[in-house]
Amino acid sequence: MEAAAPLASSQSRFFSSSFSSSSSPSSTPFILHRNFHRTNLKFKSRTLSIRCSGAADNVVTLLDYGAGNVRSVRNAIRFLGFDIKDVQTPEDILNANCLIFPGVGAFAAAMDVLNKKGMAEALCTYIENDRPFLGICLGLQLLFESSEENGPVRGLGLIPGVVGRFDSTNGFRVPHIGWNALHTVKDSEILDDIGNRHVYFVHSYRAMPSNDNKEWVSSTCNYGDNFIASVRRGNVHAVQFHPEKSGDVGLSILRRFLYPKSSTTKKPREGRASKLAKRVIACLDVRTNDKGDLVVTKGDQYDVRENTGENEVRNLGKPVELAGQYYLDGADEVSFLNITGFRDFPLGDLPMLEVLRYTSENVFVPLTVGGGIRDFTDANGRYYSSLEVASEYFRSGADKISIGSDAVYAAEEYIRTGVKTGKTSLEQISRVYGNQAVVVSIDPRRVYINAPDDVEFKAVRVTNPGPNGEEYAWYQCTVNGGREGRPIGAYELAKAVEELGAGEILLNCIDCDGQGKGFDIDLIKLISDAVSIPVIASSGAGVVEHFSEVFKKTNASAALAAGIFHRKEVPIQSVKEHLLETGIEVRM
Ligand code: 1PR
Repeated sequence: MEAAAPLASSQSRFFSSSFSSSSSPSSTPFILHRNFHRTNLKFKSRTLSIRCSGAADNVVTLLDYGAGNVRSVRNAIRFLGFDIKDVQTPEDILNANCLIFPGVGAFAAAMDVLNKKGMAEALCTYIENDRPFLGICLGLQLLFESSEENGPVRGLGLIPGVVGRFDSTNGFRVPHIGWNALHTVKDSEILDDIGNRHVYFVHSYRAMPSNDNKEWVSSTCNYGDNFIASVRRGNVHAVQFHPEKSGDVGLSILRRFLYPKSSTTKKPREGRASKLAKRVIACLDVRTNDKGDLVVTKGDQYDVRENTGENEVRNLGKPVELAGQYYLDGADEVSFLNITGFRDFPLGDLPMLEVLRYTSENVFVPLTVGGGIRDFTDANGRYYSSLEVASEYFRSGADKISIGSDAVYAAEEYIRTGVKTGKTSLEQISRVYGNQAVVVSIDPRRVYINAPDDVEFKAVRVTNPGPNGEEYAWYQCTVNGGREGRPIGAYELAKAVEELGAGEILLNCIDCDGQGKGFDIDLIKLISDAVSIPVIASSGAGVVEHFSEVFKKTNASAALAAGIFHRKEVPIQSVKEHLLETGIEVRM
């Protein structure tokens, strides 16, 4: 864990963040490519009255327009010793000493808010004046002229170029989710510490380097093509990846931005990042035990009760502590599954929201939460939409939400009618938060058959024949924690939810869960070949070789395990070292 830099050093930034831009080698005057309508000019006069409040100020101004999880950015800023002032008005932008803009959600919606609130103009003024700025993800994209996302939609027009969608036809999965390598093309100072290590990306759109914007580009990343990973000009920085989710590497980037004078020497760390890494994910199945405590539990084929007389819920630890430990151990992501969410109302389950809040204070890798995301009417007749439930999870610190049962019903209906209603939880949440924020968790059970035509669902020839010598199987989807089988196969479900807006699939297998005998390679190959979104292989990991097997034999983007990590049988670092030894790139 990184320690916070001394506060004293932060003060120097504010002494030095004067109006002048001459101190920086790359602070030549901005060439403006702004092309949106300047309908709101009332802030122009303020250009000359920008204030530097000086040394007393260890405050970061945060531009959060309320469209997603900005809690992680807040937590990272606080972790590094700064307080946060939220932008309420355009004047707050103009008066900022140090502005962070963690853009979330869709491009058009963000521009709409910025234009309506007069903040687009203020942002341009602030940036033109070379004030300390860090844009993150959409906060980078909005600086460009326009985006193709639901568009074309005009951006702030400060950097030449159009933001376009990744091309998934060349075999690269979209969204681009995970830890990838940077190629630094010019000194950006804030990237000086990261050396050859991975940073975390999650996006479907990207800006491309060109002759017109080369003065801005400080690093690129390769994912099918070379796209812009970061820009820098004078005191203005923006990154496509998420430093607040990039572990200690990401914190060092934020620290360099917040404390520029305190880190004058380059200290690149060792690393061998060259491409998108395979992810290793720790999963915590969480539920309330019979005493009413929220515990991490783990089932055998989804049965989480001990085989003792008491038959109590297996208790493997405390969720916040375990998640924090897995972060320190090198987990690339942490997932919480509220496994009784299907029957309890998750917003009534305040401890789960608390778990997320506390975890996100110290865990700077992506957090996913699932369980109970659906429309709900409480005992008082108050209706909550699944979007409200998801929003509460995002506000509490989740980066992605995972939908199980409700996605099965949505897919069944979609396959039956062929109509996308736009009203399912999956469609609504992905429309508002982007499909990269929506995971569908599939809980299939293997059903052996003699011939592929025996069922209407996609079947595969299995590696190990069934108990009666059956050579084929289909994978029946279940709901309510595996309790109810549904008339839909995992293959059909995966294809349907991809069309409905899922950004990723968490692929469990009830037969393999907790068995430690390896992942169901037949199933994972079937699904990861069928969709073009990332697939997380889950259920059955017992030894490190199971991880290399799943990555070598299937197109899974990530592998998730629970029991072996909870029981401390296999450390996360051992998994990663083994993967590296077998030639599979991982984040170290
Ligand atoms: O249906 O939207 O409420 O979501 C419920 C969520 O809870 C789903 O994601 C579902 O997978 C999960 N869930 C429900 N019941 C259980 C259970 O175990 N009784 N857990 C459950 C699913 C499977 C994995 C597990 C891997 C790896 N657990 O999460 O972590 O199988 O385990 P292993 O490495 O020990 O083999 P909704």
